[in-house]
Amino acid sequence: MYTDFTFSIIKPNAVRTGKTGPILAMINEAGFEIAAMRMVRLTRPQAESFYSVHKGKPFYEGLVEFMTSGPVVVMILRHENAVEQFRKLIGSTDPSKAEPGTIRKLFAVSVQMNAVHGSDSVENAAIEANFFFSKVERFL
Ligand code: IDP
Ligand code: MG
Repeated sequence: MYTDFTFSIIKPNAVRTGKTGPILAMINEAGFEIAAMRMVRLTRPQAESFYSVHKGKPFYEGLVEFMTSGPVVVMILRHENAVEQFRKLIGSTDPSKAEPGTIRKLFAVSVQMNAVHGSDSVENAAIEANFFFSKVERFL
């Protein structure tokens, strides 16, 4: 059993276009265990809070608009070295720079609509997982 975990979101563009299944398949095939998962439509305050580190950046408003535009799938994923391994699996923020075979290379349609979120540090993975899931919702 893995003790390391990361937090991920399948973003609205990917859910809307039926990519939830293919993305989950890639996540499973890469060896991640799904420890918690839920579909949710973010409110504006929730999206603003989740992305508050980007407040003031030119893409912030558009990002909040986008992330509230439809349902997303939020999940906690377990793997050895989960944060780093998952960032490798999803690829660069900008899909034109993402490595072949990564989730973003395959499913992103722009820098903003880049299909998936993955935590950028162990500390943020814990903060983000706690933002969406209570203890009893996690199969750890
Ligand atoms: P990350 O998701 O790869 O960690 P961050 O820099 O944390 O990238 O940005 C958060 C999210 O904001 C990105 O995944 C993307 O959806 C959006 N974003 C980042 N930079 C831009 C940009 O230059 N234009 C439009 N959207 C952006
Ligand atoms: Mg980030």
